[in-house]
Amino acid sequence: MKLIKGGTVISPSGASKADVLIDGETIAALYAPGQAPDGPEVIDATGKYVIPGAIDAHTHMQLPFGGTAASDTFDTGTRAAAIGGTTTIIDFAVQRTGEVVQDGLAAWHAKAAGNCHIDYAFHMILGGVDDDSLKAMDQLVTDEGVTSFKLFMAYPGVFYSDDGQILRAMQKARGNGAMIMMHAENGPAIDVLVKQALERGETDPIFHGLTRPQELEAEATSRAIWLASVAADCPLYIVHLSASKALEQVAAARDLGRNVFAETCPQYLYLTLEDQLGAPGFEGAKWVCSTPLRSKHENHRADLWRGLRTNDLAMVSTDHCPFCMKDQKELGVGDFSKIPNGIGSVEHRVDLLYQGVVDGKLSLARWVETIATTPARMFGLYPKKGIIAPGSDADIVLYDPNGRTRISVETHHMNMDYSAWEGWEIDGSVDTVISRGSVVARGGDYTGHAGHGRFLKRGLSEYLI
Ligand code: DUC
Ligand code: ZN
Ligand code: ZN
Repeated sequence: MKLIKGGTVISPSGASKADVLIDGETIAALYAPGQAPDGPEVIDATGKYVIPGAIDAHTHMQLPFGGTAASDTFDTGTRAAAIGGTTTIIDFAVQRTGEVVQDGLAAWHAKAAGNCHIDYAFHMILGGVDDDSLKAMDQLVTDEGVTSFKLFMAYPGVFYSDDGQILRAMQKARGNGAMIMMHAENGPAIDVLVKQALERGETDPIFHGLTRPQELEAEATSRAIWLASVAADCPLYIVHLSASKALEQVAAARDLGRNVFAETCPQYLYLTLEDQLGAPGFEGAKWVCSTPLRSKHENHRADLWRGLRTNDLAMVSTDHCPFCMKDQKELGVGDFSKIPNGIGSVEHRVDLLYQGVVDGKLSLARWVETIATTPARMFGLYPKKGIIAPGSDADIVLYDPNGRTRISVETHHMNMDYSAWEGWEIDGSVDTVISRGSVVARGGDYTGHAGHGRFLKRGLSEYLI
């Protein structure tokens, strides 16, 4: 038994002083200060926030992409996540075009099994929607605990699904209760703009952003929402929403009471087309991701923070998809379209969003909700995960509001040779991380181990009607 004593427990309904008793891998009870029985090992939380272990619902460990593969393995990536206060990830298994869905899922299990430091679950990317993969959706929901499927309106020739395929997958999801997750960018139109830019000799990283204008994110978002409407209001979740005009589409659908949800990512809340993607020379490649960073001369970042407060944006994930500059991002020297798309942030999301609390952009309760509780409820992990309550897994983070975090490639634990957040300072720090009752990180020291993390079969989203 362990007792987390003297801290302030934060939940989506607010903050309260309470002591948390852990029995083995689960939370046994919460006590008013001073009411807990004597005896258990005490973890002193005086002056700390006690929050549910965070859940990153969008990661890509070891994803083969852009002629290379994401540089974090399940081992390195989940270790970094744990150190940063994330105790569950939901990664994307991949069905490549022509592949049997269950084979793609088995390949992901093989990569992850025995290698994860924290618990993990999978979504499934469908690279080819046909009769067989539609049938497989039912089997994954019923038997495999995989209850969400990502489709791409971008990347023709790679992951792209056309509108007919999307509609069929949505109809299937409406029937079996699964969530359709959408990469909402108009890929064929982007490909035209990319070709035209390259023909003009516009090859620098910033043209990655300039050839993916927000209109093509908004149009795809709107189209996905209408297609979901045709599929009898199939549950739809827009991933990595980056732009004001796309947010307007989601907000309008939500105002109508539709089953439409969206996430954003830390990079869209803080970083910009001009300051990062437009960095001199090839530097901007560090921030090539899709959807792209948006212009600081427009209102995107303020709109996204507002969307988080109003729940038009339900939560924050990282879209962790790291590539090193050497040998990976460098594939696109002289041609931005060959830069592998992705940013790595799995270690930093808890801190980066806490800075939003310090800056007065989010309440403490909403911080916890957007990084832990809503991801659990959205993707069928609640109340096992995402809340500090009796019976829930003892995934708990002690967060020090008086600490300070400086982000750097010199100190991070992700397998990347640069940091997208180099030099960023956060007014707070992760103090102690507990995963299913085991202390895995404390005061900067890592004490966990690969193989501790277990696969989680998920239920259906709690937000559906
Ligand atoms: N976007 C990225 O930036 N990387 C991986 C896939 C994606 O959609
Ligand atoms: Zn995507
Ligand atoms: Zn992604």
